[in-house]
Amino acid sequence: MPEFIRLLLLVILSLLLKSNACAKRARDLNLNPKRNPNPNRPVVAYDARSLIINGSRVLLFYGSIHYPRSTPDMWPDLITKAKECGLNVIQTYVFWNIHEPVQGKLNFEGNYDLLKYIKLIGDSGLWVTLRTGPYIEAEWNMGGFPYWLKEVPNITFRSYNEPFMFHMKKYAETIIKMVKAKKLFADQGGPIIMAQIENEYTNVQLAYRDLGTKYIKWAAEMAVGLYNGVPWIMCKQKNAPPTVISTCNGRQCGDTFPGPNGPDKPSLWTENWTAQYRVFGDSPSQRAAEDLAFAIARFFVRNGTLNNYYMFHGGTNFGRTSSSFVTTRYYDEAPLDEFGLKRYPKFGHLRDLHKALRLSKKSLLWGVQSIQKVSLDLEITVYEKAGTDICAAFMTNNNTKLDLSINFRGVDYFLPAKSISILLDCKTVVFNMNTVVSQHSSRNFVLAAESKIAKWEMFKEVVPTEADLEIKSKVPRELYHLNKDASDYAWYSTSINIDRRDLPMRSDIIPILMIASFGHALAAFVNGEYVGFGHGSNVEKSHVFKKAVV
Ligand SMILES: *[C@@H]1O[C@H](CO)[C@@H](O)[C@H](O)[C@H]1NC(C)=O
Ligand SMILES: *[C@@H]1O[C@H](CO)[C@@H](O)[C@H](O)[C@H]1NC(C)=O
Ligand SMILES: *[C@@H]1O[C@H](CO)[C@@H](O)[C@H](O)[C@H]1NC(C)=O
Ligand SMILES: *[C@@H]1O[C@H](CO)[C@@H](O)[C@H](O)[C@H]1NC(C)=O
Ligand SMILES: CC(=O)N[C@H]1CO[C@H](CO)[C@@H](O)[C@@H]1O
Repeated sequence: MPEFIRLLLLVILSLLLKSNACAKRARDLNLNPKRNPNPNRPVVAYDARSLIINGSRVLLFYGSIHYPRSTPDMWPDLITKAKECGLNVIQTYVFWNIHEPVQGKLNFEGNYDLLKYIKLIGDSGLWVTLRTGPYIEAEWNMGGFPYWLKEVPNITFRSYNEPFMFHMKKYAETIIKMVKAKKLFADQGGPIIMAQIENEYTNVQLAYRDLGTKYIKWAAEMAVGLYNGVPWIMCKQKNAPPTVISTCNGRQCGDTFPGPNGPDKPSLWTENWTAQYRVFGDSPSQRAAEDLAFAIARFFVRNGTLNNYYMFHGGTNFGRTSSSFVTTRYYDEAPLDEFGLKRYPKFGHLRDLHKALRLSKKSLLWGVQSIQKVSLDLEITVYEKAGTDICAAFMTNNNTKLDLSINFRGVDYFLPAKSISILLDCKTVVFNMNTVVSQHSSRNFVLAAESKIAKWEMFKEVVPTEADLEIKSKVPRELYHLNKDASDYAWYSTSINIDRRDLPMRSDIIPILMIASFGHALAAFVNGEYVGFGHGSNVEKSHVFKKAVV
């Protein structure tokens, strides 16, 4: 394509995006007072095409931001930036173990102020999806289960098990009641449009056999029984009960999602990883803005109407809240980095994508889909409403290497490799996934000359000797029970007495201390003197320590 046409397209794109953005956003957020809800109509409903809020179909752009991974001071800024990127919903888990660290003692203060967080989001004109868990995974300590739950007699987590179901229900009830009392559900006038029970249960369901099937059915019924004013979803849940909507989690839901659990339910993508969380020792994980944009557009091309960025802002795993080996910096590569700074071009490119999709909203939500496979790599999907000028086309070039051109309704269009172009009115290209118009940014760290706020404390851990240890046991003890989740560490200590006669007789051969350890780390001493340290990794915990003893 000649350069000037390319430039022209970019100019048109920017103009279209700018002029329409504000009006469209107000409409998308459904702030139009003329559409007063009919008292007999549910505020949040859905059909096979999309969610329907206050009687209007909606395209939903979600971002996950977890309140305990930032501070209340940061929340307003994070929410404002999410809105600026064109999101209309914030999704968060509810973290049981921070709210009830000790059975019956609830904590909703500071970073844990769930209700304040939901209210702030609502006040900014955004909606909320509440993922109640109680098991949340989320690279969070014990997936959100508090330690005391483990001590409940005869409990089996996430199964059709009376003690577990009793506590799960009690907790879910507590959360739902609190939220309800503050009128935060959409049908009460609040911002919560959807709730989730359980989390990616399909991953483990087989292991529970029949009890798993019974449990998931019970969980759905229990949730809907607690509150039925908004829809409940289950993510990554094959055979989800009909009372809830099953949704997709993954990277390529446009191609991997087999569809929701019923013809009356919309296609929703509740986790689309913006990068990957990291564990200590991992190399940086990146996901290009172009690739992310491609996958999202692909989902909308294939009937999707809701996408969630997991994470939009990852934030920080404070204290001991992260699961084992996960770094304190969580999804730093997300559109907002750990500190809440915009990460360009990801932030800008996705903002442009959301605008382009919004411009095609009428076609996407009211048009009829037709797919034309042009060649192995080229595909055109049109959403059109007969008898009107409502029309949007999505042209896909699935070839990762070749730029191709495509003829659509008599006009030739240039399609860069692995990209989707969005044609507004089926004529004007308003967006191409591979053409990043947004600015770029880079982040530098500069050592502060002097910090006024940082008060560092240093600890030197004393490695106890066997004699100091209170608990004696011939076999290693299970750590979680032993520490009651108050620490991640325990020292196991053992000693071996070696007689001089057990050592090599020749003075030119140095004895070697060799320890095959199943544990994560070890410190070795000879005659009371420290000789060395060895450790495994998150993947392979066992390791062999070898050291010549001189
Ligand atoms: C736990 O299970 C055992 C064996 O089924 C039973 O004897 C015991 O009463 C149960 N304990 C509680 C507290 O339910
Ligand atoms: C539905 O419309 C009413 C009246 O305009 C509004 O107060 C309410 O916030 C809307 N609900 C949602 C979930 O947007
Ligand atoms: C999209 O939905 C329509 C109407 O239900 C259906 O005919 C079509 O097969 C769906 N397309 C895809 C790609 O799933
Ligand atoms: C695009 O290619 C990938 C793998 O190369 C394949 O999995 C996917 O189904 C293709 N999509 C289309 C729309 O052809
Ligand atoms: C469901 C799905 O697409 N899962 C993928 C998520 O991303 C990881 C890491 O890239 C893949 O290994 C999974 O297959």
